[in-house]
Amino acid sequence: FLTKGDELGVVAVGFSGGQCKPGVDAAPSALIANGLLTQLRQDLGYNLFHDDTVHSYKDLLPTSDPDYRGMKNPLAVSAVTKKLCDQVYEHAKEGRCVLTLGGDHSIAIGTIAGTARAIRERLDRELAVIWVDAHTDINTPETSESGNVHGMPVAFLSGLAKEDREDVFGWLKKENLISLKKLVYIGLRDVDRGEKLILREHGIKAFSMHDIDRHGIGRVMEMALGHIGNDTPIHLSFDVDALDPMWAPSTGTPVRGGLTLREGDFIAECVHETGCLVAMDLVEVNPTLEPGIDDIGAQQTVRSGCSLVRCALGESLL
Ligand code: NNH
Ligand code: MN
Ligand code: MN
Ligand code: MN
Repeated sequence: FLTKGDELGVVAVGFSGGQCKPGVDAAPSALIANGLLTQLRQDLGYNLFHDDTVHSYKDLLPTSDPDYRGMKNPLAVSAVTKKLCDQVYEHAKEGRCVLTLGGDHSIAIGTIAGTARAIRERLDRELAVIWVDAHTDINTPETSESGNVHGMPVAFLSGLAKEDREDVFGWLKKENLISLKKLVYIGLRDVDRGEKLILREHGIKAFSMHDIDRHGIGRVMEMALGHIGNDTPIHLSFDVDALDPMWAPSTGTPVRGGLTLREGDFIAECVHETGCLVAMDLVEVNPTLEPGIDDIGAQQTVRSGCSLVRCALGESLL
């Protein structure tokens, strides 16, 4: 194992500025209220390092935040992710596996930047990233049609998108970045045209829903982990919209034809089995987007999210 097996750092991030729909900031409280942290402690035996707060980073948010290079809320997302990077780094440098509960997917700029740096310093290794999502989130500010930064984290983390201004992601340094060769996507089905060009141009390893239908999730996981290679530290960034809306309806951009909950859990279990998981993000649960009656959809989504986390952290081991 690449981390202290029983220690888990937890960062709860109530932030929604990477996209336009309010409510995704309520996810950490909802996941915790559903019993997630208790389960990790009592059923899985983790010693949690958690400050018992959902961070909203209010003190970091600017009063005025005009679009920049087409990005919405650039100062807010940059300031929050920079702080989050430090929080995750502090856990990871102690050898703890780090669980971050989002928030929208822009927060992965902070979590992966923090893990990448800690893993370089502690193990002298490069981080691999498994990005499970309906989307590739690899738009640059220039290719993005929405301007939402949650569609851009991979571009900033890989150096495809660069910015000198410190207060607009210029704080990302070499030690925070990842290699596109060690990135694998799983679950894709809604990829923008500009993003497809980027995938092709850089030969990025990607398994779409089509690939999963063709080979089955078992074979896809063999190929995905084979691409990364043995004994490579893995950051699992799980966007709940990778799941079919049947299992995760309460999310900002649901796309039909997604993973079953069992397939999502299986992905998480396979990553756990490697013994190389060093960090996980669970993002884009939005309990306030309720397409069903009462709270059924939100509850279903929260329960699915909790299940994915427990599987990644070893629940299914006999
Ligand atoms: N690709 C679109 C964009 O750049 C949608 C991204 N939405 C997501 N990503 N939920 O996971 O805005
Ligand atoms: Mn915290
Ligand atoms: Mn995403
Ligand atoms: Mn997505």
